[in-house]
Amino acid sequence: MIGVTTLDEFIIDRQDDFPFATGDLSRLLRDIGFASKIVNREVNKAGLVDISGAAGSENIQGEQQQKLDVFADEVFIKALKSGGEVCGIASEENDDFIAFENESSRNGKYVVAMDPLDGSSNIDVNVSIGTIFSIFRRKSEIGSLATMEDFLQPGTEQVAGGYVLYGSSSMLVYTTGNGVNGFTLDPSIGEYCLSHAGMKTAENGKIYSMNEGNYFQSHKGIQKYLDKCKEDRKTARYIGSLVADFHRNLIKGGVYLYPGTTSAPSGKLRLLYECNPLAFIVEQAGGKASDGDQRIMEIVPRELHQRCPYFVGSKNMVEEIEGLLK
Ligand code: AHM
Ligand code: MG
Repeated sequence: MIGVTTLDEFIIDRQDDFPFATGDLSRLLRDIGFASKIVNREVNKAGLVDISGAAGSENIQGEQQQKLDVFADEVFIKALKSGGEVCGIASEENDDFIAFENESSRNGKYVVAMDPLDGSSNIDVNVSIGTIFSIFRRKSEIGSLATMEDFLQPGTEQVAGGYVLYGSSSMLVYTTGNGVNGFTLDPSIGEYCLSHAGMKTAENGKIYSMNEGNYFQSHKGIQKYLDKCKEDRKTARYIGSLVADFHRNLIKGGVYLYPGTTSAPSGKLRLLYECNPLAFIVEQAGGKASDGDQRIMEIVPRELHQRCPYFVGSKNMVEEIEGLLK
């Protein structure tokens, strides 16, 4: 309207990318965008809540400050339940998936797997954190309750994947398989505005990101790769917030590594709601995501919280790691 495209306008415009679409996916993406603004608001005042708490003011119920990751989980669950497009959600915060029992949700066509607030160890120290989400068409019959089968689908079946980065400015980045687009939240109008259209990542990057405290616990191939990064004077950058590390590398070119270690052979990151959505995005941007041997999106999950080694980012860098792990 005034030279700015908001997320909602963009989603409506793009609905034509899906022939026969009814608009449910568009509404679902808007629900996620809306819920993320509420989370963003709380993230922004996280430090202030502590200050007013320390001053002994206000909270007459004597309520304890809710942990932000639990708060985010509840916000997304509420938003998705009331939206009616989703029949169930699997979240990092809950052992089992939640099947929504209300009638409109049972008729929902989609399920969502998400990490409502990733990088939670960074919340207390004012460092960027994120939300990661993955959307699948359900396998179970419409009208019934969501089943485990709905969630245990390989990443290649995702209809959308994305993340929200709560950083120096907040951004929502997503793909539905037609490229990657990023939106920056303008707090003055409360809207996500298209700021990064058609995002692409470099085939070769300069940055490598890994918790190198795990060096001696890692495969010899990983040690070799890290040594080589140093010989080649590559740039080491590691925030410890997957979304923030991923986002920086996507824009600047680089690779993020969370390999298996001797004590945790499958690494740390979860396939369904951490690895898969970012793999979808990186591939759409021209990059690659692998567990060292297999394309992440082709792994058929066996359980909700399954972990896998993760190498994601610039294509040539991921391939070099795969070569060293053989
Ligand atoms: P979380 O889901 O408990 O927050 O853990 C995931 C986070 C990622 O954001 C980050 O990349 C990784 O854990 C950091 O792990 P480490 O502290 O082992 O480097
Ligand atoms: Mg997480």
